[in-house]
Amino acid sequence: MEKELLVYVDGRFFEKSKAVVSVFDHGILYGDGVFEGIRVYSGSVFRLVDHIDRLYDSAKSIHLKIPMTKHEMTEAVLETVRKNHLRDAYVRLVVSRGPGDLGVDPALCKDPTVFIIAEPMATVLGPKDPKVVRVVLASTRRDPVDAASHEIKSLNYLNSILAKIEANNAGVDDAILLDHRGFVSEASVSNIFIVKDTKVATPSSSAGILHGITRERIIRLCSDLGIDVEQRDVTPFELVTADEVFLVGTKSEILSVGSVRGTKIGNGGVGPLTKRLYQEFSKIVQRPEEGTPVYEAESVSI
Ligand code: PXG
Repeated sequence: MEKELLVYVDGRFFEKSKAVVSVFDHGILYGDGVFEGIRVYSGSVFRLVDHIDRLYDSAKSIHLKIPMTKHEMTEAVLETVRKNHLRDAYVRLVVSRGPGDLGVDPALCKDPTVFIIAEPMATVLGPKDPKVVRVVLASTRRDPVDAASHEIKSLNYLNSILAKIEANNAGVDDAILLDHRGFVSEASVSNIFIVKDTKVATPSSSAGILHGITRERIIRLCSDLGIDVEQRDVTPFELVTADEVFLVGTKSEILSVGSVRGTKIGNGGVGPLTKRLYQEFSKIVQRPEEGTPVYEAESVSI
């Protein structure tokens, strides 16, 4: 029989089928908690420091005190990957408010729950072209920054899920959410970039986006290539008339957008800049200095 994955729950490892949390946990009752989705490439956890920092910022913003230091959390992530002998993987790190009573009051939840799942995930990034996806503009608007802002990577993803349902119903891959003003915000679980006349732009914080770690790295990559990325308001008009549009995120990596609500972007394939960034990013994720090594340096036999 295949060995089950081992899941970290509050400091102990359980087989997947036995890894459970309480039905009184406010993570499940109210979506009260925070999380991270992280990739492991060739035995190195990509930008782990950034993910841990963002987790603690998300927790701080909802007054959730994580019962571990950042160092302990980092070790727990590495140990979870190690225990499962993974080299290319997806890690889901979750801290929920913990068990309480049936009321909404988080003050009654004394022990946050921490769990970490690591499962195998092959790398798609490589010499081939990125995948081309079709998207619609969701009628569901992104939660504004003065509401349950997506700057908080919280367990409440209904806003994205409603948009994804619209995409499913339209028979396309994903949906782009606009902010409450009507400017482009982001896709359900990825950030968005547009290219027009070789100029690159991406929506800024005011559009209620998650501050994506991939987004950040792509902006830096562009800068290293001498390409300036404008972080500003982007209109739906600019989106549909762009030469290239692409989505970026930990799980999606880089996806080329071929059409927006049926309107072809460029020639409907992969544009030259998207292709170039994809190829460069494929190399970046494999660089040891971009991540935290999971295993001790492997001995080399001479
Ligand atoms: N925006 C949102 C709303 C996200 O949830 C990103 C952007 C990209 O951020 P990173 O830091 O990953 O570059 C995310 C990513 C999935 C999945 O299945 C992804 C996310 C959350 C839940 C599921 O791909 N977060």
